[in-house]
Amino acid sequence: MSVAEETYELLAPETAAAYIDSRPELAALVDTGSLDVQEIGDGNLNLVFVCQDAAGRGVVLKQALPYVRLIGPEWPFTPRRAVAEARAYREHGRFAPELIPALYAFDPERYILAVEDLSDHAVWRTALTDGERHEAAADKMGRYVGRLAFHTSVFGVEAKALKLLAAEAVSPELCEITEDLVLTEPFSGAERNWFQDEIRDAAERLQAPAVRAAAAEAKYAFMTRGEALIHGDLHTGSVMVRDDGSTRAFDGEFCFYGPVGFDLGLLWANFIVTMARDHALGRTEHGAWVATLPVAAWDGFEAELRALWPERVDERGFPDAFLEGWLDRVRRDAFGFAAAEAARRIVGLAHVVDIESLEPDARAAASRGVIGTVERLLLERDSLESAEAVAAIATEEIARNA
Ligand code: SR1
Ligand code: MG
Repeated sequence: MSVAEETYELLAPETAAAYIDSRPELAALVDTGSLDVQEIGDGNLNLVFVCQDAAGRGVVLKQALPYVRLIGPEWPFTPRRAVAEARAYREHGRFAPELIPALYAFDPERYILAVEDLSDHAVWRTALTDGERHEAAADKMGRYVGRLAFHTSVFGVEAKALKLLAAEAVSPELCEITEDLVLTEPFSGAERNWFQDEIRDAAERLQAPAVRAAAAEAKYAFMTRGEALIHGDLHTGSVMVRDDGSTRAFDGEFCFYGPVGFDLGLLWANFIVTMARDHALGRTEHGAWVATLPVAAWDGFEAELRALWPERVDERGFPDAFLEGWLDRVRRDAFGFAAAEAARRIVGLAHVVDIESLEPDARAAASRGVIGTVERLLLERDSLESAEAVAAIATEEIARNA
C-alpha cells in the first residue's frame, strides 16, 4: 500500500481514554476514569499525548501522522516510521533499558506507541537553552551509542543473524529525509532552506566546492555504512534529562543500520549551537561547561565500547589491533556528520530554538560562528586527532564571528 492510500483513525485528547481502555496491556497502567490528556507534540512529525490519572500515574501515546507536521498534509510522509521507533525501543531496550523510555505497547494498525511518561524529565535542548547543567547526560548518551554500536553490530551479533536484522530495519523514507535535509541541502541550496539575509555570504560559503565534496563524503558514509542500528536523530531535542541524572534517548523513528559516528556527530553539533547561544548571551560559565560535552560524549562512547570489546562474537576475525583504527574512523565520520547537522540547523529547513530565540544581531553572529565551525570541521577533518577539536574549533569560530 502506498503512503497516500494509508488510512487510520487519528487519536484526539477526547478519544485517548477509550483507546487505553481498549488495550488490556495499557488499561492497567492508568485509571482512565480520572484521566487528564494533553497533546504536547512540539516536534516536526507526530502527535504526542501525555495521559495522566488523578494518582499521578501516566502513559504517553505517540501517533505518527501520515504527513510531516512541520509542513502539513501537503508533505505526505510514511507513518511506518512508528514501526522503526518501536524497533529502536525493543532492540535498544535489550542492552540500554535505563537510557530510553519503556515501551508498553505498539499498535501497528494505527501507528501508536505507548511509552513511559517522562513528564518529570525535561527535554535536554530546553534545559541547555535555559542555561541548565545536567552533568551526567553527555557521558550517558555516549555510553548509549557505545552499547548500540556493540550490541547491534558485527561485534555483538552473529554475522548471518545480523544481515537479517539489518534487512528488516531498512527505512528508506526516513533516511531520505536525513540525506536531503542534513547531508545535501545545506551544501547545495534548496527552496526550503531559510536563514537571515545578514548571513547570506556565510551560507553561500557552504556551497564552496571543497566544502561540498567533504559533505558528500559524509553523505556517502551515511548511505553506505550500515554498521549498527543507530538512533538516527540523536540531537539534544531527542534526549530527556532529570536532575537526579536520569537521561533517556527517545524519538528513535529515524533508526536504521547506519554509521555509528552519525549519532555522536548529532550530539556534537547540537552542543556547538548551544555554545554559540551561550556566547551570544554572555553565559561564559555555561558555555565553558557545554564545551566539555563533546569530549564527555566521546569518552563515554569509547569507554563503553572498550569495556564490551572482549565479549565480541568474532574475536578471530576482529583482533584487538582492529579496534584502534575503527575508533579513529568513527571519530572522523563524526566530525563530518557534526558539521552537516550544525549547518542544517542554521541554513536548512529545521532550525533550533537555541539560535532562533536570540535577538537578530546576536543570532546572526552565532550563526556565523556555527558556519565557521562547520567549514573547519569539514575541511580540517583529516588533521583532527581527538574529540577535543570540536569544542576547540567552535570556541575559536564563535569568538571570531562575535
Ligand atoms: C521534516 S522532518 C525534519 C527533522 O525533524 C526530525 O526531528 C529530524 O531531525 C528531521 O531531520
Ligand atoms: Mg524527532
